[in-house]
Amino acid sequence: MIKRYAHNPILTKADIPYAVETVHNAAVVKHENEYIMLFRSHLRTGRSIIGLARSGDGFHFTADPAPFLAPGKEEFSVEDPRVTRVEGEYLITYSVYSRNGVQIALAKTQDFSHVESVALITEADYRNVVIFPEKFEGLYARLDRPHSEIAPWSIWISYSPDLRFWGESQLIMRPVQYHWDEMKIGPGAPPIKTEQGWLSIYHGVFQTMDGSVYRLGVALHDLQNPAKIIGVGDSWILQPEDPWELTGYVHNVVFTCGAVAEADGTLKIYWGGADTVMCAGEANVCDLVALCLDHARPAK
Ligand code: BMA
Repeated sequence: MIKRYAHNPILTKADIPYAVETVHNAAVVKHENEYIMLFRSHLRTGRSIIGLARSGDGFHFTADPAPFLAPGKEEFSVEDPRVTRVEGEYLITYSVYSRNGVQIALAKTQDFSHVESVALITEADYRNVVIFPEKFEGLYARLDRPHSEIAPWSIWISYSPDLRFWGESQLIMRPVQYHWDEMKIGPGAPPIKTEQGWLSIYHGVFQTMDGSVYRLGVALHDLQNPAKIIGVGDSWILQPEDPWELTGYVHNVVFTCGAVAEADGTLKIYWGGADTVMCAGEANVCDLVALCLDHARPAK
């Protein structure tokens, strides 16, 4: 389903002008004819910062001289950014680790140079918040992945009038037993609008005797009511296969935080390989939608 770019990995620690050990799990958006990538990097303290890189073609990226976001006072780490453009501004969500656990922070920017911090928008034990590019009946909508013993690692939806206060939360998709995503699922790239519905690329985790394997799959949400899932593709669309996906900081991982839909119907998909490097590939949006419609597994 996904054709890997011939010259992967597209960004590694050797390309970053400050000391980092990894470059992975990046959001990518197109802003004024430039592809902007916000990537996660481990420092040698073991904690993460978020860096920024720019590209004219979506494959060759050059990193800015300094990190884009670093942990605040009392925070340990900032991780796994996602970016969505809604009504002319870019909304950035990212995980913040502190002594209280992992929460999601939201920041806004219009130009990727001035950033306004909005709020922490979850309590502890949440990850993977992606915001829809459009509002629904005047409300922002997001997918996220809280964790509880009762509903382990499932995808939820919530709504907000102002980006600070979120509610009407409901579970909409669960891992499926004895399936490639049976242990955990979580939203990946912010949803992409298609004629048939909102296409969401998510990650699924399978536990093996050799640890967890992270793969990517797709789900299609109703255009008017994103809480309604029309179909979830039964098979994965990407699994670790290249050497830099099979081994690295964490082995057997492909993990996405972003994809860019192009005018010709192709989708550029970006993923971290083994929590170490950034990779890219292309898919046909129609093929991914067809997988959700024609070869579906139950959503819950
Ligand atoms: C998840 C997150 C991701 C990471 C993945 C694989 O729980 O920590 O940032 O890519 O594990 O290690």
